Amino acid sequence: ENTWDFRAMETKWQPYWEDTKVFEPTNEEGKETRYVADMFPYPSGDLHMGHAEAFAIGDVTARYWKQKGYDVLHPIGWDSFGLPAENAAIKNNTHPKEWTYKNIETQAGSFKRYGIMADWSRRLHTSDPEYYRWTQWLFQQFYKKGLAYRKYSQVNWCPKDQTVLANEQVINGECERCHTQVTKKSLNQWYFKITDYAQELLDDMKGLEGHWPERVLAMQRNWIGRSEGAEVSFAVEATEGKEASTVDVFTTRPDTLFGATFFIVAADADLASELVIDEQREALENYRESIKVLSDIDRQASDREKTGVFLGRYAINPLTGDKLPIWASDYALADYGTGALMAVPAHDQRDLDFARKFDIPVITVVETGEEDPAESGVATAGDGNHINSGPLNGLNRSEATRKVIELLEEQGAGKGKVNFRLRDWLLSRQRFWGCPIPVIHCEEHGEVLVPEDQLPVRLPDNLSGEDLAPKGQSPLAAAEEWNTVACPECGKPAKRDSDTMDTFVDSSWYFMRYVSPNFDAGVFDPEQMKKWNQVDMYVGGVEHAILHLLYARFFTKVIRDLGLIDHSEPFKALMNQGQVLNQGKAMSKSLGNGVDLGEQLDKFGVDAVRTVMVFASPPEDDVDWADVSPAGSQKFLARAWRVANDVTSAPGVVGSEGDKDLHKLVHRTMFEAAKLAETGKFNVLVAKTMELVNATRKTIDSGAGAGDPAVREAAEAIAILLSLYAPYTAEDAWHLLGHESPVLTAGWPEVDETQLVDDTVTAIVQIKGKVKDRLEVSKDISEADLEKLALESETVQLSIGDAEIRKVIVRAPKLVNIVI
Ligand code: ANZ
Repeated sequence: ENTWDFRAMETKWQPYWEDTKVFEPTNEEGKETRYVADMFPYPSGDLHMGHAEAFAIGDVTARYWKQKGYDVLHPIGWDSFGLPAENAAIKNNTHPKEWTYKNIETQAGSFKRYGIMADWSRRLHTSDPEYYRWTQWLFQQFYKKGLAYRKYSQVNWCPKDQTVLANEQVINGECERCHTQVTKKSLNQWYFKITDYAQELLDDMKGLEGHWPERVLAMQRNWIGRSEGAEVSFAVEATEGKEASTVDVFTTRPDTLFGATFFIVAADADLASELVIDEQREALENYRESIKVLSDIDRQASDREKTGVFLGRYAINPLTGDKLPIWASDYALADYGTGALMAVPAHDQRDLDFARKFDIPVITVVETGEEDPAESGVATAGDGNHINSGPLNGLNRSEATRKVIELLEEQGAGKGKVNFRLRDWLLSRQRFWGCPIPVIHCEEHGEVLVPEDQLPVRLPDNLSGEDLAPKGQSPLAAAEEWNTVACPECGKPAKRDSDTMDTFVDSSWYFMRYVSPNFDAGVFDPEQMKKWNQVDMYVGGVEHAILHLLYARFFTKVIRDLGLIDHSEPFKALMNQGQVLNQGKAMSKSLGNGVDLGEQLDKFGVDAVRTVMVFASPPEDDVDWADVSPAGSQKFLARAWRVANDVTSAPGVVGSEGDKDLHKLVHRTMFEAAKLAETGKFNVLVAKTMELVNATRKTIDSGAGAGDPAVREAAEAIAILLSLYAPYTAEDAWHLLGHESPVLTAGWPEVDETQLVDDTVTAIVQIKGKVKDRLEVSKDISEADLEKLALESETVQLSIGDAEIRKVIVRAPKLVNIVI
């Protein structure tokens, strides 16, 4: 046995890790804990290159902390509800669980082979009734707190998948899955009231700064979208057949109120149909029909030609008494602010484009020093003195804002207001393969929660294939036998809610379930939760910067408010790994540049693939598979392994201190590697291992041999370093060195601080300009110490003899000149 044989090692050590349970926490009393989690996979087919990268990276931290002596929880599970399983079931005439659990088994096998330090005893699947029972329980707690509610609303509707889509599932007006043009439909939908937590979600990001990537925080801030401004009430004049009313608007520029020349209502808002006069109703209906296919993003795009319909009514400016014509347009969104806006064409580009198209006056109210918007067609947004603004004249923006809010408040016509872009979370899905919503609808009692002791509401097992095909109502609504139940209040026939939950609900709390996935007396075991607490390091793709991470933060805050946990944030630190590309592009079927992970593992072995993933670039950067060399990694691993193999067969050297330089390098390497692991510079950590392997080989070959004590020390350090990213080679090397327990129990070697002081330099000692001796001294030696050392030197003393020392010139640390 004297070659690095990855196949033999993989066969040998995988069962060993299972038998020794070395990947599980040890639960030793008093041991400090660390919790590392990877964003769990969706079971579509086998693992791919992206998984291979993300999990290799997450494992470095988990394994490092384990070596540092922490008790480490690093669990694994599957996000196993979702549409692809349902589509596969329709196609293959099966139940979605067949596709799902078959794929999970395949992936689990691959993960085990991949050697992830995962606690398999805590494995969970969100589609297991034991899991979704608690998803349903949480939903009910949210409901009781008023944080889950239903409302009718326009939703994005995919006519092909026959399902509601969240805004983010609409890409350029098309369904993200099937690319069908999306339309709108009004449905009674379940929402979570995430907006109640908007301010806190924003505020708590301060504590994440420095621990989460800044761009993720920026994206979340932007998504929450806090705006400060005012709400202003406009009276709407009565006309024939229409009574007077008031309409509120949200504005970030109340200071521009005197420049408002018209009024816009979102065309699809109920408000538009309430206000419109009879003569204009048909025009409005036609207009609404024409904008149905547009996404919110299209509607607000600044370069689109403005369109709209005059509603035949006028709003009264509360400060000037001016009559502003009310129009319906698509550039106002129904669900932002109040769904209406005061239009100030001089200082808002969309308003200006609209005014120019429909010949509405433009009044400049802020002198910014730029060209007059009425002439240039370019709205001005800068600060300056207010003009044409009565009591605001001469004030700058902040003064005018304060003043106008004061005036509005005096009149009862407005007040300062903070608005958020964040919308409540639409969680209803008209699909089968998701967590059923545990509510019963009774004609008499309305929404009634399914009694807790009847949870989980299970998905029916007897639906398959065609039963699941979308037919305008969800498969569960069509399953009469399943959805007809007795009302828990009165016992009369009632209906189960036939929606299932957005799968983002399942993934908003799985990291909490991981602490005790088999606990059946509650959502998690409070003792285990106290022990593991927040996730110390969460690893996953930046594509989850907004939705998943925001939802998980929201759930954590609600669960805290339910009194179940003490912390407010789920993930102390976040690491986003880059993508694996091929030839500079994301791998895709259409480009034909896909790389099959299984083939790479067969050809190069797990360790070489993992090493490449970690070594290719800093974790957050992309890896281009066309630029990396798994064969090069194989060579390195074989070389590293050979060090241990040489040590095993070498007779120990007796009475030698060993190679001092190598000894020093071992300590320096372990010191630096710890820092690199802690700061996420894993690629440099691999490079340090390579340097240490090379130096060790040099010592062995230089004659000292593999029996040198420093070589053994280096070989052990190499095995420990490898255990962070090349688990099989590390385990094999560790056992070759004579150890009988897993390398992950080795512990990080204690670093000898004295080995870290800077290198020595050679100081020259001269007498009358002639070199008499060379001294190895510390770089930082003082002049006095250097002089003393020089005068103590035997050769120097011999040269001086009886002569009198007239002068000693010292230039630390390099030179001593003695004049006699
Ligand atoms: C008058 C005004 C003058 C405005 C001006 C802007 C500039 P943010 O910053 O995103 O919160 N608005 C209000 N409700 C809207 C809706 N439902 N759909 C589309 N736009 C809406 O944007 C707030 C600004 O967007 C508001 O301030 C309003 O236009 C517009 F020189 O009011 B502003």
